[in-house]
Amino acid sequence: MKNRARVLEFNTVMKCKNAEKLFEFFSSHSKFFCLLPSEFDAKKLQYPSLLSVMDFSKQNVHILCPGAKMELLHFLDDPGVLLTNFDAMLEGNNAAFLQKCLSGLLIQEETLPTKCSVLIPGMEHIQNKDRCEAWMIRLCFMYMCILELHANTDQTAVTMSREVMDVFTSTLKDKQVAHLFSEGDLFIRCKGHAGSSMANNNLQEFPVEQFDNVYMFMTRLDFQNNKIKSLPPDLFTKFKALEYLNLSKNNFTEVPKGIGNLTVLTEIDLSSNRLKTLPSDFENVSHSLTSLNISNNNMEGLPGCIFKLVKLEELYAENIGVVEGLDQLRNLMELKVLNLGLNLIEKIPEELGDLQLEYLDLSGVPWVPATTYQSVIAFMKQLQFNNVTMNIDIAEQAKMFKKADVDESSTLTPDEVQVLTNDRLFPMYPRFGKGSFAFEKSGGIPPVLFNLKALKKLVLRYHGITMVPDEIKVFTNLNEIDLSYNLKMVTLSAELAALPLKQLHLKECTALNTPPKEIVSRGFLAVIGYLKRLRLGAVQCKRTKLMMVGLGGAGKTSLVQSLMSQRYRAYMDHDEPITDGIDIKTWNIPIQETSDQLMFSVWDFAGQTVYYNTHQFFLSNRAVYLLLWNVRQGYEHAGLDFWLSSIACHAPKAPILVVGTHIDKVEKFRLPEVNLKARYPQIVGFHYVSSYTGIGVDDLRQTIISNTLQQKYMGEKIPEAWLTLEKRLIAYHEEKKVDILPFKQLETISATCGIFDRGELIQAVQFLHDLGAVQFFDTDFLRDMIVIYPQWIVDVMACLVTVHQGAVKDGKMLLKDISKVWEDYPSELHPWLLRLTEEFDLTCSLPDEEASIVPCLLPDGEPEYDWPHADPRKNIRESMTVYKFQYLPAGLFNRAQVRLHQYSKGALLWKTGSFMKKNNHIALMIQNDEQEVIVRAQGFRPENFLFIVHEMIETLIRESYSGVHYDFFIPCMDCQSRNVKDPSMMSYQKVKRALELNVPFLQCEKFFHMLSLQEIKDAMPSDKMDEVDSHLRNSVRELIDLTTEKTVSVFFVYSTKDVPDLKDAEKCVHPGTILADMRSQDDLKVSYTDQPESSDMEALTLSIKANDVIVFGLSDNFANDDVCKKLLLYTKDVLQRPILLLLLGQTKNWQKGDLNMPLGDEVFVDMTKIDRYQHKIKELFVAIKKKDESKKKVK
Ligand SMILES: Nc1nc2c(ncn2[C@@H]2O[C@H](COP(=O)(O)OP(=O)(O)OP(=O)(O)O)[C@@H](O)[C@H]2O)c(=O)[nH]1
Ligand SMILES: [Mg+2]
Repeated sequence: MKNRARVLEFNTVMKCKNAEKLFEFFSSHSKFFCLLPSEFDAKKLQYPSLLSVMDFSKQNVHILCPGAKMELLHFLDDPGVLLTNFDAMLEGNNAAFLQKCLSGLLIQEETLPTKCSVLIPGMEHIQNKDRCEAWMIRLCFMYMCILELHANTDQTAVTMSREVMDVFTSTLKDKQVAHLFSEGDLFIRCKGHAGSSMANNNLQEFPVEQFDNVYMFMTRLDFQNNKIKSLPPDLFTKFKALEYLNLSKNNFTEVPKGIGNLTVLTEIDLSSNRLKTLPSDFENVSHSLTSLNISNNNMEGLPGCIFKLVKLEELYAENIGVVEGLDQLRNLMELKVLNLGLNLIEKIPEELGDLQLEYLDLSGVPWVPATTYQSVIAFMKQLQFNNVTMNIDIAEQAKMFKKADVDESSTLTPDEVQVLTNDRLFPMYPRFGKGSFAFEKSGGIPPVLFNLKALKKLVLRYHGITMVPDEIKVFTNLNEIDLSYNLKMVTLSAELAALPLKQLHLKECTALNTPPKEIVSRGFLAVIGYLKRLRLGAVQCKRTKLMMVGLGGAGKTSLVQSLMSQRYRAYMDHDEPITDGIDIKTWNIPIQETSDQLMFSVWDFAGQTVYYNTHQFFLSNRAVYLLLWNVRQGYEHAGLDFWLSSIACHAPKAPILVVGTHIDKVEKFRLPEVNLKARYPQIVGFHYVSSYTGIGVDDLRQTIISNTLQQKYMGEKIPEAWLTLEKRLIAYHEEKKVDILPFKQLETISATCGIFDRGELIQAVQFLHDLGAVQFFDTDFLRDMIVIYPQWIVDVMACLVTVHQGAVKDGKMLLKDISKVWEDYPSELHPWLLRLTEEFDLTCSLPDEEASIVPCLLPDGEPEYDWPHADPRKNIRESMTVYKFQYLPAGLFNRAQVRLHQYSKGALLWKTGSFMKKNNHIALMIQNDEQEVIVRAQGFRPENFLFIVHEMIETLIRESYSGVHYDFFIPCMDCQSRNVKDPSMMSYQKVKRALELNVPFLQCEKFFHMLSLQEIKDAMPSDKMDEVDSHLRNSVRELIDLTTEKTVSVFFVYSTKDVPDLKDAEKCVHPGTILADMRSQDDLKVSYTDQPESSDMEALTLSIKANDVIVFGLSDNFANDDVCKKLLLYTKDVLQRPILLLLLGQTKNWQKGDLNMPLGDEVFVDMTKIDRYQHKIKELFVAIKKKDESKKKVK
């Protein structure tokens, strides 16, 4: 290696002060060259003379590969090109070119590949690479001399060459300059370097051959995400210069020995392969390796050699299986990053706390995501994603699936998966928070972790951590903490807010109550804001709403009195007055053995059905429900289903107690408890009481208390300031007798409680709203006011929908009567009140009248209206959709009526139906006694109407009736096209399932028509589908039906812009009339589009191609639209389809434009004069026939 010293002498170029200028020159060349004699025997090379390199005809220019690092500049595997071939260049600037050629030799330590003979013939026998290098250096001297000789011809080159020589002889030190060279692009690379990064390439084998002569120059290899099955055995003995090696996401099972040869290897990624272990000599790389990734390999534990890699800074060993012996990690004192997530770890040793970790992932064994699994295979696939769960044998996995599949549908629903998680996968493995990891004081987090004070990121997913303790504050550098999938986690310490956190992950921490889930759902900033507020003072909040519901006279008011009175017995000396609206009381109960109090807001709802619409708005999850029924009257008449389904819709997570009353009056009564409980799983108990004698009341009271205390939100920590605000508002109400406040005033009051931030104030009032303490609606108009006495809003509603005769007649309220409705309220509030009722869909203002509709007060009887027979010949079709509900929640239908009102002028409304008109269409929406809503539409395009209704219903359900179960049905398309009177109806749920299972066809149930799934899908309303496109597809389908007949198929393209306004109806021909008349012809089959501007071009082209004649409705509107114009010319010139032009509208200005010329030879039928219509339409029919025939002739 002595010769290396000489090489280094060359390298002084890189180390000198003047080097900058020199490199400036060099780096302007993105390619590096080198000269070598073209023919040379070993002897001449050994003692090169000046003469031997003088002759340019015998010099080869070689290109050099800069490699990944400039220090390893090396020859390509190529004999080079004779210098004389560069004549032109030589003539111009010999010296500069030579300099360029020398650059290669000047800036590297090693240049020669193993087989020098490739470069210089005659060197075959020279095996000793070191000697070759020595010769190269001598050669270089010679070339330098030549350079000096040639320098005279060029001034720049002279100075440069002088400098080069200066540099050459100086001995200044400065490394780190090679990077200057790496900036130029267009490097020419050797085969090895060109292929050193082959990620995602489907490689089956490690491509050894491409590194044949250059492996000693390779510093980085990236072969991640290929399919390499095995690694070459000499991998580590050859690539000695490797610093970075990425072999992740391949399929190999073994790593070869010899890694100790890689003296500069710092980073190796072996993740996602099939390794069971690492070779025994892997520890030999301990002098250099700083980063190791063996994640996602099913290992037989953590390989022992890892604990010897003392330089290791990053160790990724996620999802490798069972992990033991972690105490040995203490050897790795440099370790900063440690990922042992998703493994089965039984013990976290104390030694872990000695490390200086900045990143730690100790996530537990994951469970499968709670989604639908269509088959046991899909389920197993998911299970095998993790190496630990993979070790459950197949039979056991299948058993697991079967057991979880309670309804034996061979499909696991998300709910079933959830149960499986809780019952099997959670308990099966060790997790923080249970068993030997109980650590109750720290909520399950192993206390040793709190020694890791340098942590910046901590990941603890999939555990049973119950809380984040205050100790978390030791992590003063923590930027990110991931606690997702800790199903049992109830509270987060407010101390989290004091950390420099940037991210806090709480996915699926369903038990969390501090912060409340409403806050969590608003995201990181809301959570931190909340915790910050808690740090300033927090109170445990044990409050909820107790909702008393049931028919009028069921005994709600009496039971409230009974529950609240110490004797558990209502005063029965006088009859209870009928409750009007909702009565709200506060009920405080001391909790036994603690100093705490349980606080209920008791909401006593009026039982009269007229209120049912209003009651819906007040049902929420943060409540306990008592559903009362009078046992004397029997459960059948108690409206239990009504209330149960309402609660299931609006508050699907709240507990319900079903309470029979009046048991002092009868001895025998009956209730199908099992059946009810099965249908409404949220029922937590059945009770029987008498408010008169007090029997059963005590028992009920205890059940209410114990059930309430079990609610997740019980005991959550609430910022003290929020409750202070509540108290101030109550005091304000009592003092000033004010029920409703402008938001501005609220801000003033909240400031006195220390809440200054508007965002936090909104959070606070939303929380108080959930508690039932205030009513706040965060919508544009309504958020200006806040109701601080909830009773008030109930009264407002009650005024409108009161049992007593009011100002609303037949469901209609005139605007001038609004002051009658709310006579007790200040008139300036009236608009706000009206808006409030609109927000709840309780009213709807009429567009053309100074009045509003109150649907729940609409007349019961059906008015008269005209519903003609559909006549497809006159282009009047009928279609329908049927919605079947398991239980149709009260108010949904009426709210739908209100929302649809805007689509209809002069609609007829009654309690169970609406008759609507729009754009020459009529529609009917009816609610029947079988929990169904039937929508029929008739006209030109009835589907459009149906889609509008559908979207509205879906939106309404999504917004306000999320717990409702329903399906909808559309008629079989074949039944419809055959005009079957009572068509077979197709269920959406069925279609959805067919889609999931990739079934190509479905059969209609009545006539067994075969329908392709695609066409059914097209006919089904769906928010994702472009309405227009689906219609086009329908048109195409219609056409395909027709191809067998000998009729002429016509595609009519016109723009809806040419549909005349009402005022012009007498002056202009309606394209719809033309369409209808064409369709009335037996020998024409007409499909159409009226929105060519916005249709999908592909579908349009399809239709145009599929038809015999294309009729364009040409008008000024049409010609002014670029898309339409292009479509017309495209049809004529490119598709070369027979076209006919129908002139629409009243003017023909387009003839002055650029369309007139290209259309000069086409047939026009002028429809611009309405009085000539009868004549012209016949002309059109003849023209179509002619066109069709001439087309056939051409064929
Ligand atoms: N004997 C007997 N009478 C009862 C019982 N509970 C209620 N009552 C009587 O039944 C009548 C109706 O009771 P309320 O408590 O007013 O019924 P409600 O459910 O509040 O009725 P609305 O407010 O109209 O919805 C009253 O006359 C009560 O005194 C009971 O358990 N036993
Ligand atoms: Mg009452």
